Amino acid sequence: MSSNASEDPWRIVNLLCNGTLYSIYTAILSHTLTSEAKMLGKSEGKKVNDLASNTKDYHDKNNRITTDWGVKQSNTDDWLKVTAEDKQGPMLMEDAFSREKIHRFDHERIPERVVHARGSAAFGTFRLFESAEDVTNAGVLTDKSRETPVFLRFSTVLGSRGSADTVRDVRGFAVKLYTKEGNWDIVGNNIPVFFIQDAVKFPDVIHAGKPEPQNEVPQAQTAHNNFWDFQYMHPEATHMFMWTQSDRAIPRSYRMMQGFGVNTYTLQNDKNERHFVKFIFTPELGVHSLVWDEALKLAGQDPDFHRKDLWEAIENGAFPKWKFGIQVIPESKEHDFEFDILDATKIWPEELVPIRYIGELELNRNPDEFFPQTEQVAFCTSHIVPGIGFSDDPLLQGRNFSYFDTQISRLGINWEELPINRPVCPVMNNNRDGAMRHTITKGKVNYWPNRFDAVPPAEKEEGGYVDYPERVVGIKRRQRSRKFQEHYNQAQLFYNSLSPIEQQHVAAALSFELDHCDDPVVFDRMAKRLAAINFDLSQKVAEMVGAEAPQESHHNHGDKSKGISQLEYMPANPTIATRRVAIIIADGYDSVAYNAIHAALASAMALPFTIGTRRSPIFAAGERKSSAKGVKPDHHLEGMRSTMFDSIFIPGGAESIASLSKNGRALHWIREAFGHLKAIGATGEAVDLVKQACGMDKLVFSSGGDVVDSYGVVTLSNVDTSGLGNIVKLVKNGKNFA
Ligand code: HDD
Repeated sequence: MSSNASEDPWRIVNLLCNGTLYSIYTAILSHTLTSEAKMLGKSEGKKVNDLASNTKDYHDKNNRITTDWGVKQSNTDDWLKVTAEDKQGPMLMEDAFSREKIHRFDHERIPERVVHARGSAAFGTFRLFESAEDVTNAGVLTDKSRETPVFLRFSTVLGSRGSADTVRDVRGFAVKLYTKEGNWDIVGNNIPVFFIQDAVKFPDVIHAGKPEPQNEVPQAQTAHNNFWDFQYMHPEATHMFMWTQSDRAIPRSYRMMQGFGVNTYTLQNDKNERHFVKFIFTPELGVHSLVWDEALKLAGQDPDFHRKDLWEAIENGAFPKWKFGIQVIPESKEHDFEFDILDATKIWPEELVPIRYIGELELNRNPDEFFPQTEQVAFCTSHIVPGIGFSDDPLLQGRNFSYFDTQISRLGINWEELPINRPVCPVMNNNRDGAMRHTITKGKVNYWPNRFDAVPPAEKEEGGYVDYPERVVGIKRRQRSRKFQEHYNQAQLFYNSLSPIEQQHVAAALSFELDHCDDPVVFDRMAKRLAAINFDLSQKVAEMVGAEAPQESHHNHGDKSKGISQLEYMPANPTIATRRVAIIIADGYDSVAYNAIHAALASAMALPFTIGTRRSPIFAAGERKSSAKGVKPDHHLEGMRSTMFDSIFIPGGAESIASLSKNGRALHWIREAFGHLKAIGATGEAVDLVKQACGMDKLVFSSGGDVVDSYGVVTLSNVDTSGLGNIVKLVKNGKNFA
């Protein structure tokens, strides 16, 4: 955040507590935010300029409605028909205008993606702060002066296009980098491993996870017999399902997830040396999750929660950023590990292969229209640029076939000509024709070589892609190599590395999922599988879901690795920016406390929302309805729920608290936020309201009445800056797992 105000919010709050400068300050702040967003968010990148030739402004005053063939229309509301004074006659098929409108509507839908159907995306920029020229000659990974435009699409995997954002699922993290040498697509996830080792198993794992074939139930859930049947039948999935049962699968925000390329790629340098590589994006905001009850409720209360969150942050100028890292293994060391480095069900533990952070990705511009951009964007793992290559990872090899293929059925063979997909560098070749061809190529030949010597392939020096001359020897057969047979070591490593709270969440998630399986074969077997990871975990889950308790304890190596627990990603300087805080008021509220917290939050670029007992003006203590304007809340208590906010604050005020204490919904807000481990702040009379809502036995109050961080609740009998500071600190920390 570049606002000076955010550097020292407390100095400003001191000034503002008396309320006089408050309105001037918020006006300045909102102006700063808007102009910053305009400057950075609407920056003219190469891809943005490229898209301009296909972009029309619907709101241009000179526009008139026309047919698709350009004829202006005088009436688009009545089908041409034969009528008499008092009689409605038949409609005429001759009305090509109306027919066109209906034809276009009838064909608006295209097939949704077979997986990752629900998603949202944004434009941004990729920059390098350290050259990786020792391992690659890719311009995008060596030229520090470049700003490479990107389009990043986040998604869930299993749900259909209209499903909810907050379901328990893997999240897609697909980045298209429009480099000077062509498009480079990193089609990754927020989890570093995958369910299967060989691409030919993909239809099986997806069929098993998607709704069951007989009744198309359940939507966007893995909590059903077929998913867990598959998991048991495929021991290779064990490591991945442990990640999906952890908090990683219910992120707080797309902005607060890591992104992993998952597969093993290769890098090639000027000396023609080859290295194996994995790509990693780590968010500046840290890795944060919802709690499961919150995720479940949000799926109904606000199915667009993540979509709106991303949009809101970018519109407010709080651009999400990720550090970009590589893990690199020289070709000569390929076989030095006890796992196969080409096996996508394994991580490369950071102790063995450190992450080298060399760049940064920022999202700074929302799309202009969902369909032509977010829906029509199409990624291919096979899209790489010189300096980057594939490995023999059998999952990657199959993906390289599948993505191009699926785009043909979704978008047609000329999908790479669509504005969002076309590269920013020249494209010229003899691929021609096909449905919906846009490009008109002038010239007398469309083959190579030809008598004009037209359009020769590029030499290496001209930037031509040269394949690495890899020596390949072997027996042709359907088999995986030896190290691909071991499946439990890293599942144990994952579980061992979690904090106790994260481990509890895994046990709870498995208990939820298997409770939804009604076939004892499925849950009995799964309890047995858990014993291969952790015996205590298997006992806990078996008891909860009524499965046979496993008898056999497996050896646990006890190893841990860093970078697995998401609690490790708390940034050194956590920020409150973009955190949504609800300030609850009723008539008679304490305006000093309200103004102070509102200003404190806004100055640190959090998003304060005033929630009233109604959306028409609410009047502070001492204000007279006849003369004062009051505060117009953003929402009323029944229109929103606590789940949609990171934290809540309740200013005191005798009259206001008397009315809120009789309001069941207000008590529910506070109680629910407390249960979801959110920071709660209260001043003056509101302290008693929090006690009433949360239960005295849980909260510990000091004799003076002020409490600092008891289960994430801060209460203040008087408004002071250090007290407010404690509230803001708690909001910054995210969930209060105490
Ligand atoms: Fe995939 C989409 C990520 C394995 C076949 N995949 C898709 C998307 C992401 C991933 C993020 C959405 C892209 C977008 O936003 O448009 N997929 C992964 C990861 C995998 C993986 C990280 C494991 C390393 N996928 C995988 C395999 C296959 C596919 C093994 C097939 C053999 N994936 C597809 C697909 C999709 C797709 C069917 C559907 C829509 C699309 O490609 O464009 O081709």
